[in-house]
Amino acid sequence: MTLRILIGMAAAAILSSCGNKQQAACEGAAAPMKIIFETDMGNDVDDALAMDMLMQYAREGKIDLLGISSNKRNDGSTEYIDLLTTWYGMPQIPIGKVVDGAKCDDAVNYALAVAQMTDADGKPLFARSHDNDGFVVPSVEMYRRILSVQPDSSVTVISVGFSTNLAQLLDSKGDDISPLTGKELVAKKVKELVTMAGEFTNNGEADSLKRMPEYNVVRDIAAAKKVFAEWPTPIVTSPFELGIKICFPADAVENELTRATPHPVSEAYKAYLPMPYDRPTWDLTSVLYAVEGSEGYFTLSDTGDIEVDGRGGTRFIARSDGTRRYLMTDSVQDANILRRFVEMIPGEKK
Ligand SMILES: [Ca+2]
Repeated sequence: MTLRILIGMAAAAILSSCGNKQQAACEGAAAPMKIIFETDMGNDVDDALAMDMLMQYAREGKIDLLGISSNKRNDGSTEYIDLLTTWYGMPQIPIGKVVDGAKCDDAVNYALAVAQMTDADGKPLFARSHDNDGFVVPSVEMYRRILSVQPDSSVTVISVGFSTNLAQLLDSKGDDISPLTGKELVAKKVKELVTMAGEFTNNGEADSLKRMPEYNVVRDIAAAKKVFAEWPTPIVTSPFELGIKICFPADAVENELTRATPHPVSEAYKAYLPMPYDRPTWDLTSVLYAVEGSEGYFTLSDTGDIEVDGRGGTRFIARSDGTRRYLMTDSVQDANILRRFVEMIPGEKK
């Protein structure tokens, strides 16, 4: 193979890896996107799969993962985040944890199960970098410290759990970290919020009982209501009806790689439900859109407002100068998305 062909292949690979959001970066200085990940790690296993994608984007230099925040107060959540960042060699990423978070009744807590796994000698199966339960700071403090030092309009927040921390951030007052209120900090530093939240299948129905409350909204309705009403940047959400159409296949986590060496994402998947099972890809779709953009994967709704009612139902109201949108897909896009997920997950440790 000639050098010219090799160079051509490399250039093609770089171009093909650029979604529309990444195009400008690829053509210019290729600056990585700045991301903060907000997760209820430990509830559904899609959070672990979504974080696995972020670890790989970070390793490839596509993103700068500024921090990871857990809005699940139960044990195991920040421990699992700690062991996964450690597994991928990125223990320096700050980890925040919710204060006064919503209660979750765990039937299964895969995060805690994986954090407590041991090897044949009784030692922890997966190394960790932090003592105690793995977190460094309360989430609101983590957000304020990160945002206060970032360039204006530079940070994308991906939120795939409850809105508790984001609502608390909006309510935070100026302090010794920054004189700005939380809402002012977000308005100045955040470019976009991408969430997995809401359900719009029966959006046209006036009766709110026909709009199914989605889990991330219903666990902290007041917080979701505040964020969709008051968050001062554009929001794009991947709704319930999208991720449930695209199911991650069980056999993707039980491959030659994971059989040879325990992988924390595969172990989480196997601990969550009896194998084999396929699982909807709710949180993964938010990560994919946030980092790679919509081209080939998603169709965006019109702009508008998103209202949250008293029981957690969500409704989209189109408005030409609105700043909220939601994602939709057709069957071709669904196939493209699934192909990308299976290609990426679980990531190989290097
Ligand atoms: Ca989640």
